[in-house]
Amino acid sequence: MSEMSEMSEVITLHEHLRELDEELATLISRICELSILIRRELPHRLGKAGTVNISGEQQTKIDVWANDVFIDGLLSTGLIHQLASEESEDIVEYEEGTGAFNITLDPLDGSSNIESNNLFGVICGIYDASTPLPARGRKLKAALTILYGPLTTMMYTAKRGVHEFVKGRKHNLEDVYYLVNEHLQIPSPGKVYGVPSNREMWLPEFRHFIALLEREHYGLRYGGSFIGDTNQVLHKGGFFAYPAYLDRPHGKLRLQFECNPMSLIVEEAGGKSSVGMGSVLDVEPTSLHQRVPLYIGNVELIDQMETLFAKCRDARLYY
Ligand code: P6P
Repeated sequence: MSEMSEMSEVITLHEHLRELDEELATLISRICELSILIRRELPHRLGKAGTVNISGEQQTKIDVWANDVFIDGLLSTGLIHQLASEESEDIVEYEEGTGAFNITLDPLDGSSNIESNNLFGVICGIYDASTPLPARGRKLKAALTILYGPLTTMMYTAKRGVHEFVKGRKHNLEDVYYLVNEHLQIPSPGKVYGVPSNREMWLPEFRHFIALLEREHYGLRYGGSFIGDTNQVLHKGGFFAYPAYLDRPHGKLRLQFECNPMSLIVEEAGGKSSVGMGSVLDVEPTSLHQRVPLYIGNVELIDQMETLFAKCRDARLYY
């Protein structure tokens, strides 16, 4: 990440968004304003909510509160027609919504990391209102993430490259996002790989591919947060997967709320996404909360993995 130079030379998010049409710029700005409010409230809303979301996951107090903040804060812009959240079972259809956009939201991806002060953040996908949810990722107009880490950073793409910002101060007053990486490109060759546990339940062809990466001395980086682990790959190059398992062939990550927006960002940064064979963005959705296996990283690594997977399938080595 490039150093943020003196105030006079820096470009704020507001200035950078001038490249976009006004309504999209307004929506992205609003999401960023809400993300700053949520960051400030985090220490005051720790602990479990005692509820479970539609995916059967324990919710934290901040999960529930952040979800409400985003829903109220975004519907009040008048820009939203449909809003779907990982934390809500059904689509919120805004009746008066002549809004121009449909939005998918993971209000706090990796929120189980909060108690150990590890990385987590917000993932948003933005579609034209004419694209009903659930939607194919290829139809995304824009995608953005807010990463809560040592720094609070924001990344967005409107399908003209990926741009990264860091939250700083302006004249010791307000919080502002400043540009630190324009047209971010995933480094190649890469250096890191991130994969979850339970190796004995991985598909054999995936175990074989990871063994190849380890022989190539890729460094293991796994933080239990899709947004944080993908951010590492975007900055260092390499590979991340939440793969298919023998007992969970669809993996864990949700297509609409996690995989589509993050895959668009990775592909716009010169990387590649896959569900094992073909881009995540080409998956025809079957339900709002469906899960898909997720593989992202440098193009050459995803190509190598898909070739290996195809050979194993053709050789029927394991079936
Ligand atoms: P595991 C967070 O809960 C999440 O949905 C993703 O952000 C992350 O990649 C994954 O789950 C971590 O799962 O099984 O390693 O705890």
